Amino acid sequence: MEIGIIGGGAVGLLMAHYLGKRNKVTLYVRRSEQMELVNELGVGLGGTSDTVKVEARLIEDLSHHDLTFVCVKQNHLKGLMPVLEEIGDEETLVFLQNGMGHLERIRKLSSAVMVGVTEHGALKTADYSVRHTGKGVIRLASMEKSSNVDRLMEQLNQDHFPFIAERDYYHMLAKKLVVNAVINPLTALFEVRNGQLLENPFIHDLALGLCREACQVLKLDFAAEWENTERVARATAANYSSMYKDISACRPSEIEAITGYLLAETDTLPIHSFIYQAIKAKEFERRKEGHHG
Ligand code: KPL
Repeated sequence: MEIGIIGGGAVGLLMAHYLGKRNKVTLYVRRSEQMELVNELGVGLGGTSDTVKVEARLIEDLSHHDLTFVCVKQNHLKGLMPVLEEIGDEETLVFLQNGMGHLERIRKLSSAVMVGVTEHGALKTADYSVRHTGKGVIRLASMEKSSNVDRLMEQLNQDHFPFIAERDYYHMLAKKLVVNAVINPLTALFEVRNGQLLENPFIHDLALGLCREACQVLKLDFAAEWENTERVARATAANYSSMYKDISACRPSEIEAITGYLLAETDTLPIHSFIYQAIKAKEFERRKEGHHG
């Protein structure tokens, strides 16, 4: 299969590495330095000598593939829309973003739009290398009623990189949103790894409160979602969340797409409102420090 992967971050590199073992993969990136490095060195799995040859191109040169994964963060999706609109409405596009605010926009792009969530831990160690820090799965669901998700699963699935088909895309994204709305801001705020959320009794209490409020908005069962959040925190215990990494690196975080999405749904979420303000304040301070140092 010919697969396009848009985004040269940790998730894009991880997918390019594994899917490139069995398919013809083209990785689309923003910077020409990264393009040149990937074309020269392939995409390596950090800490191993396992490298896969992958073709890299710049995002503005996006062309047709059997399937294209969009692995950029929500913050970069808006800027990508003109390129995606040009690619045509028959392209199979799979969006792997945290949050849910993008659904209406992406649905209009093609008659074959899918969404996915990744439960892998991944750390970008260089422009051409990614460390697989937590083995998980990628769940995919179609936004259309009639779709070929099952056939696609057979083609994508591999032992060390499994895919699971989900029937209800909204439910799948809502469950992931709860996990992200609990783990990401708390780990970023208190500068801890995902596993410490369960070990520190004070952070643990905040996590419970955030989970309860998120479940109220999204109409999910609290006990089931808390169990799921604990499972993810345990499976990725040694990792730093993407929000922790973004804020530490003075990059804009996904707080708007995650907590901001919940707050836009209702104005009665006191713990999320507080955490949102605290993350905004932290981002502001980090960026000020970044500019000066
Ligand atoms: O998706 C994640 C993220 O960091 O964005 C989790 C599941 C919290 C893993 O770190």
